Amino acid sequence: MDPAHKRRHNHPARHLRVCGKVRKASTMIIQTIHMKSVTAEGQGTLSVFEASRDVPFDIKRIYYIHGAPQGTQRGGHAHKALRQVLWCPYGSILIRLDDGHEKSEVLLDDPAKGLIVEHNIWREMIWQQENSVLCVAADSYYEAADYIRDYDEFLKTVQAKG
Ligand code: T46
Repeated sequence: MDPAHKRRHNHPARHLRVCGKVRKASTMIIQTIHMKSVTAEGQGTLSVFEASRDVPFDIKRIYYIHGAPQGTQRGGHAHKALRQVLWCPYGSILIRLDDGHEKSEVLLDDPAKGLIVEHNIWREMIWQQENSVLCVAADSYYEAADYIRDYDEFLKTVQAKG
């Protein structure tokens, strides 16, 4: 098995047993989930996902970003180990992903859509609409040492892994 094929074959997305949608942009695997949503006539919609069932990990931390003007750009880093699910319960946020080999984009503009972001993925988030809210559920507690904030260091890290 060639190293690139082995990397794709062993990618965590391949082991997810749930209703996730996997889009493959040549070698980069983009995994989104569609949350179960229950609409009550005239009373809005409840959307839900469950740790280890609808996302491929347990959840230890939840944070969210709010009050950002349109055009705000955040991120610009990767994580050595952290795995997360991102969703936008209000508004529209473009997520740019880069695995060191190729780049892709996912628009979070549906409160029931979640995006799994694995480790070793460079990410940027761009606010398409003022006051859009970005929610994140992470598999680990906050650890500053898990961040790679230098793009050249990121490229060296992923390229060393093949
Ligand atoms: C990510 C994207 C999607 C904490 O003290 N605890 C926390 O749990 C987090 C996430 C951040 N912070 C502090 C660290 C910085 O002083 O909050 C400040 C802002 O963090 P940062 O500049 O990393 O924020 P973003 O929006 O660029 O990135 C965040 C997450 O940090 C990151 O893990 O993947 O959202």
